Amino acid sequence: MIVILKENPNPKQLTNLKNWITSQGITIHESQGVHQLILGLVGDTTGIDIDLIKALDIVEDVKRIQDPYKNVNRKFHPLDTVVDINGLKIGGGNFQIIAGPCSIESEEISQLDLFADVDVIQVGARNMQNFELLKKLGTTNKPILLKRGLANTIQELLMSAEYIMAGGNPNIILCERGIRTFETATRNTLDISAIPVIKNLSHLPIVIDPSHATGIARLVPTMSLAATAAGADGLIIEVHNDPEHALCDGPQSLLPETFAKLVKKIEKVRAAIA
Ligand SMILES: [Mn+2]
Repeated sequence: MIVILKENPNPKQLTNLKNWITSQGITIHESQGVHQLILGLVGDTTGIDIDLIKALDIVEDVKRIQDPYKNVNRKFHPLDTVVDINGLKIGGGNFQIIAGPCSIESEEISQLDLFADVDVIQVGARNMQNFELLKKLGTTNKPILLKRGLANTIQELLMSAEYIMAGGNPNIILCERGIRTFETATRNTLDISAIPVIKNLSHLPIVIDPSHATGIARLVPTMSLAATAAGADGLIIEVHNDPEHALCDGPQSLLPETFAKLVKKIEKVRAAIA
C-alpha cells in the first residue's frame, strides 16, 4: 500500500500518521518526490482501512499495490533511478554502452581482491534467484547489473531486484539477455518487449545484452539498434580483437571495427527517438 501526501503536510499530523502505521506492525519506506512525499507501507496491510487514511487532511490518495515488489515499483518511486558508476550515469535518459570480452583473459587480473576494484558487480542469469547472494549484495553500495534468468518472468526479475534493494542498495541495473523459448535459430530469444514493460513497472534502468540473446555476432548489430529504439538505457556487447581465440563466447563477439561502426548507428537511432 502507498500513501501519497499532500504538499507540505502538517508535521504533527504526519508524525501521528507514521506512529499509528508503525504501531500496526508495518514498516514505512519514505520516498520524497519533487513535490510530494510518498509513504510505502511494507508488511501485512490487509487490516488497514484505506478510507480511514484517505479521510486525513494531509493525505491526497491511498493505493493498494497488488505487485509483490515495492522498492523497485514505479508506483512507489515515479522518477527514473539514475545509477552512478564512478561518475558515469545510466538511466533517466543517460544511455551507456558496455563492451569487451566475455571473461577475464589474463591471470594478473584474477589476483585482485574479490570485488574490491570492480565498478559494477554482475549477477549472471543463472544466479538471478540466488537469494543469499542477492541479500549480501543488498548490503554493499556497489552498482549491481542483474541479469534476467533464461527461464524467468519479468516479475521474477523485479522480485530479485527487490531483494537487493530491500537490503539497502538502490544501485541496480536490470539486464535482459534473452530467454529460453522453442526457437533454436538463436541461442536465446531476445525479449525486446521487456524494455517497455519494465519501464512501466519499475524505475530501474534496463540494459540489453544482444550478444548472449542471439549467440551470433552478425545478429548483434540489428538487435542492438532494435533495443535502442525500444528505449533501453544501454547495451552490453561482447567485443573481442580475436573472436576465434576468445576464452569464451567468441562466436557472438564483435570485432572492434564492427563495434565502432555500430556505435555510430546507435547514436543515430538515439537522435531519432529523442
Ligand atoms: Mn559471455
